[in-house]
Amino acid sequence: MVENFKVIDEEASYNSDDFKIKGSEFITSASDRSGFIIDEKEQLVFAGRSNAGKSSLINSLLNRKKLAKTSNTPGKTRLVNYFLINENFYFVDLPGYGYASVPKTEREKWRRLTENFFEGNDRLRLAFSIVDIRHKPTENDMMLIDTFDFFNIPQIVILSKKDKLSNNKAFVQVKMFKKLLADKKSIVEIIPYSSVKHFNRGKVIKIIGEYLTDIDLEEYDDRDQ
Ligand SMILES: Nc1nc2c(ncn2[C@@H]2O[C@H](COP(=O)(O)OP(=O)(O)O)[C@@H](O)[C@H]2O)c(=O)[nH]1
Ligand SMILES: [Mg+2]
Repeated sequence: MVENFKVIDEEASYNSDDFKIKGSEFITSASDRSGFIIDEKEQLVFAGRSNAGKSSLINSLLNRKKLAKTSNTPGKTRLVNYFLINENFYFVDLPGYGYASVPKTEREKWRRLTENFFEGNDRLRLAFSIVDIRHKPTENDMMLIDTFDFFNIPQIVILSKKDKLSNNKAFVQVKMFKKLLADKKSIVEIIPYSSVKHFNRGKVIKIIGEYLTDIDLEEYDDRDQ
């Protein structure tokens, strides 16, 4: 039976329940490929339409109030931002895209920047596509999800701002998204999230632990946390 199968080699596996976010710091911003960080550390990437709740999600996961800037002014951030987590791996905050008023040339710039980012990036372990739970995914949301699909990057679709809907309405929306995205092979899970209430934070952190392979096990043996 599949459920009973366990990897015996303790060195090669670890219990991702023990994985914790212990610290985070902003490292740098890049405006084009010349600024991308290329080192040995693993990367997790966050992307979504401006105002989808990307910065809020990052802050919620990291338990930081303002590390990633949140704002009501959409489309202001055009940079790729790197945050170093646990001195061990990066959260990469991709610029927002596809706001209604963004001209075609801007969108083209976004496409080029992100394609440059994905191409040949062998340290990328997992992507988060952030989509507002209240609305049907836009053409741009679908473009993002398809981009990760195209590059075979495992992705979590975060349905953000869950607290803005009743449980019943949220349930209906989750079902709609699951049906609509059923054929996207790169999607690992579709998860409703609230950055205000930290709803599903534990679940997402656990998945992050599962997708990182370079975690130092000793780090998480600390008894003082
Ligand atoms: N109620 C609620 N508001 C949220 C949530 N996430 C983001 N917001 C709000 O949505 C707006 C855009 O969020 P932000 O994180 O800046 O979006 P970004 O442009 O994708 O980085 C801000 O006013 C946030 O306070 C959430 O989970 N619940
Ligand atoms: Mg933001």
